[in-house]
Amino acid sequence: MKPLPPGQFASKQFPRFGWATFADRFPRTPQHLRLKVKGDVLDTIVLDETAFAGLPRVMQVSDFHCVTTWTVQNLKWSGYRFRDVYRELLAPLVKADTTIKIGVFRGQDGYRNFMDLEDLLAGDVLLADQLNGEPLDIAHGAPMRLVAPAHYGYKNVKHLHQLELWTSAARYKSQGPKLAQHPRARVALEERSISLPNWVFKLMFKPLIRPNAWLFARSLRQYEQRQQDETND
Ligand SMILES: Nc1nc2c(c(=O)[nH]1)N[C@H]1C(S)=C(S)[C@@H](COP(=O)(O)O)O[C@H]1N2
Ligand SMILES: [Mo]
Repeated sequence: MKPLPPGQFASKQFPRFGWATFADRFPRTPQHLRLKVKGDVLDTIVLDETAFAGLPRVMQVSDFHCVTTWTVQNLKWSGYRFRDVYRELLAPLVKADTTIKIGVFRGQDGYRNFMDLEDLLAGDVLLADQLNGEPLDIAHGAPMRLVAPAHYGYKNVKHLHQLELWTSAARYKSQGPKLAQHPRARVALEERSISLPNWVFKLMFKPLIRPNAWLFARSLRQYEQRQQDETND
């Protein structure tokens, strides 16, 4: 088993998690895989099952690290390498003599984050649609999510519906608590936050793990109950 990165502890559970404001937000069409890719220097394209089916499906076992210090080990993801998606399907659409610097990922729940293209092209970055042999569920990102194991959980956007390719990161406005944002968020380097020292960050966020996981779990139960009620009506 891989050693844990600095400041992380092993969690047996894989909680549904995120910033509390997203606990009650859910994807509109979790069964429907449709990723729109656009940007100032490329033609818009919509990637659906058929587009992805032309690429090699890969399986990857990796650990998942939330910035609040929990890590789940040995998650078995399946999906497509971002690198393959980019090289095969997207790079040919980018105008000549322009350079893509970042990818901005948007989830169906309104969540967003970005990553440097260079980091996205690493071999272990996936657009995953399966976890442990099953299609992704609502908790973990249906219909498709970003999996970037070398970067903190907050970069691993769930419920993907749009990807924007930008030529500069300068205009990107971060979302949510500015405290918990780092442009690269590399786990090995403990890039948790740009504004807080790591020890302060950990002191502040560790006590919130359990109540936050509980909040996310309760919201999911309520959502499932509403879905159930609708089908019964
Ligand atoms: N769409 C979306 N993606 C998201 C989040 C979210 O709230 N919405 N939370 C992020 C955070 S902070 C973490 S730690 C992981 C949690 O992934 P999980 O819910 O599968 O454990 O998702 C990340 N991606
Ligand atoms: Mo997180």
